[in-house]
Amino acid sequence: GGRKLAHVALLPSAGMGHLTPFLRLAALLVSRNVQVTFITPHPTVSLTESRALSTFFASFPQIKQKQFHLLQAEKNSFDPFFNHIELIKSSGHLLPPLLSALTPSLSVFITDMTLASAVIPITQAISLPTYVLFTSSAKMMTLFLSYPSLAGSRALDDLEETGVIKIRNLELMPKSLVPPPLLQKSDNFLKKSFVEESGKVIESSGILVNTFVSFEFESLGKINDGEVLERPPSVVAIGPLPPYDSEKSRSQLAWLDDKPAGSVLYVSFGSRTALARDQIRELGVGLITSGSRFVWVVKNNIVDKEDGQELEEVIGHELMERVKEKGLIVKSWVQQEYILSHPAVGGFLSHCGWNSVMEAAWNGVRILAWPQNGDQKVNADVVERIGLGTWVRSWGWSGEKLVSGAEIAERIRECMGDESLRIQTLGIKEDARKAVGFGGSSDKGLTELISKWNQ
Ligand code: BUP
Repeated sequence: GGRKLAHVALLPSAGMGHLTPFLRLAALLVSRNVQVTFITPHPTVSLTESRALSTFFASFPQIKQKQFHLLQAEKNSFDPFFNHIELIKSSGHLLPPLLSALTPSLSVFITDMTLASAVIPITQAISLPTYVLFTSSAKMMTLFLSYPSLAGSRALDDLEETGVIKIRNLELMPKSLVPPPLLQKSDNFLKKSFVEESGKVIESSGILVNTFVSFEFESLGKINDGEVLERPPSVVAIGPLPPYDSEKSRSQLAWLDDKPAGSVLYVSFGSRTALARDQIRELGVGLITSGSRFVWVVKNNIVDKEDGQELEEVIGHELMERVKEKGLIVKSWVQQEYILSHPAVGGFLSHCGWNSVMEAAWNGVRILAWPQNGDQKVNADVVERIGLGTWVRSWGWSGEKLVSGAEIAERIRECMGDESLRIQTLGIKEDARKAVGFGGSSDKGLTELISKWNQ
């Protein structure tokens, strides 16, 4: 008795890759009797986000939605998501009145790492403990946390010689994994963001990360043992953030239902990478030649129209007909969690966005990694090392080279036919479920946090 139950407000950043883990965290917190207010920046960048939000609030009436009306947009960057993040940040001063109107008063605030520099000074001013949900890998976090000191030192210049990113005496990772903009001499959005946000994340009350201890033991250890930063904020692994029930019901794919268990390869490069036309064609050839069944999500402006005419233009009528024999092409948003949890699906040709990696681990689906940009090579490296999948490093970053259909087919056959990989992946699924199950590492981490917040 006598204890006040925590009231937590969540503020996500722009894009499904940031929104989804926040929604899952909100669902997880209410299942632990935490009172949750979910702040939704308005408008959203994509229709997909606003749809996900409506479904979510419809199925969680106990979660209070608070619309955060953003200032008028001013477009500085070519990337709509970067623009939107800037917009949310520059609307930050509108937050205090919104927060003070909430009842009961807030105990804790949780925001995204991309918003830390705008949010943390504001919540510090009203003495509201603020946590950051890091929506990428712990390995990526080692780079994120050390980047300000790297960028301010000779470490990046020395790279030409050593090829390895070092912080003090610690070898963080080879240069080849690092998102290229972070290595550029000239200013760019990512560099600026890493320096500014990292500097503020360090002042947060703690970092929650969507990963689990057995999956990223080494990186979590490096951070928590003070090797990356002398005095790191506490980092708590709370993943994989479990999908909530209504996620799956948002779409269905009857095509999968009569396919043999584990026989289908799911192909998706996320919502933000458009493969070049000639690479799409080679991928089509590769999928057909592999002999595997597949669901291929083609997220691309060229195929956004109703009839698929454009895709046929790209890959040709004959190829299109052959694709239809073995596979299914999806042009609009699919419910990835529905697909990955379907028994027919055994493999995932993936860009290795971190949510996708966690979803594959959660469902025991092996990954054939084909990172395209950003944090994806760092994530693919984690996938390969832990044995959740394979990665052909020579395929390079997006657009760096044209990977032939024959080679793609070969790698798909290897990956889909790899029995030991299948078994390993099922083991990882078990570990993932154990981590969030009662008494597991992620469960304990979250329980400790909540009991702190409840005081
Ligand atoms: Br695409 C797609 N359906 O069609 P990541 C993605 N997702 O449910 P990152 C769908 O969006 P980018 C689709 O399950 C995951 O939860 C997917 O996050 C879901 O990618 C999320 O995998 C995407 O971390 O890039 O890095 O945010 O925006 O390109 O997907």
